[in-house]
Amino acid sequence: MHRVRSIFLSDIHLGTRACQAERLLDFLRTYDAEYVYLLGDIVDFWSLRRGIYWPAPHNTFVQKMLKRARHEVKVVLVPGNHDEALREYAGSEFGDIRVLKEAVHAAADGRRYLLMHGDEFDQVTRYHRWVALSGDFAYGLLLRLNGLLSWIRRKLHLSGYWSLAGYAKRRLKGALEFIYGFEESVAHHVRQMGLDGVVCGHIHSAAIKSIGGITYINCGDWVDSCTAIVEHADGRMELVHWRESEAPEVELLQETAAVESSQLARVLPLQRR
Ligand SMILES: [Mn+2]
Repeated sequence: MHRVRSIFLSDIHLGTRACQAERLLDFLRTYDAEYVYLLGDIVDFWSLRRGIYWPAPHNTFVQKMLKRARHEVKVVLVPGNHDEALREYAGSEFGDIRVLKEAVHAAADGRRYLLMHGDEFDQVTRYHRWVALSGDFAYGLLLRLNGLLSWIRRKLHLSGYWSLAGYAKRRLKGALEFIYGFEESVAHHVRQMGLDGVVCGHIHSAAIKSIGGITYINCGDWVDSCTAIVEHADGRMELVHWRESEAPEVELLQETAAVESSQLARVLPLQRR
């Protein structure tokens, strides 16, 4: 168990098939913190409106958060656009989870970060809600296609994870300009507030970078990239890619298997995801 000062998560999208709740639970079994910030799009009400999808791991995540909040962990939920219904509850508490429209986190090194989801800086969702909704549908479709693709890759024994949604996002120049525009306007806002940095989500593009003296941090998501931000005891911020953390496990398995190669044949197909 890694004990860190804070954990920042966003864009989990519980209630969708694309949500990687099992991986997230695995991450939470490894990381424990004093503060847990849930920065929006945690539950996807847009998707739940189209049909209820709520498997056990999604429930386990909610239970886990409530339990941690009961046991001295400060859990704060900042709603996003997919869970905007919760914005009405800003200022109140669910169990021991505090709901806030936005917040400021003072890191261990004294730096002050604005905490928000960030959709208000997305020119598309702000002014063209129908575009955002159809874009959301296309993104969901892309993620589902991605699941099919990784299944085919597994069948063909191609190693590693290849993300179609990630590939599409990287390739589309428009998407890159969109991300750049978002990051710039968020940084501009934070500079005007006189804060040192920001931790947000929404665009599903994890980052820790300096933009004109402002520390811009984005948590990424748990539908595709499986990323989180952690703050260490000294205030240092780190971006954790949860897929990468699986690598040592596989190496260890292959070492063991080198001794008993007959076991390798039985175990290896199960380990491929
Ligand atoms: Mn969002």
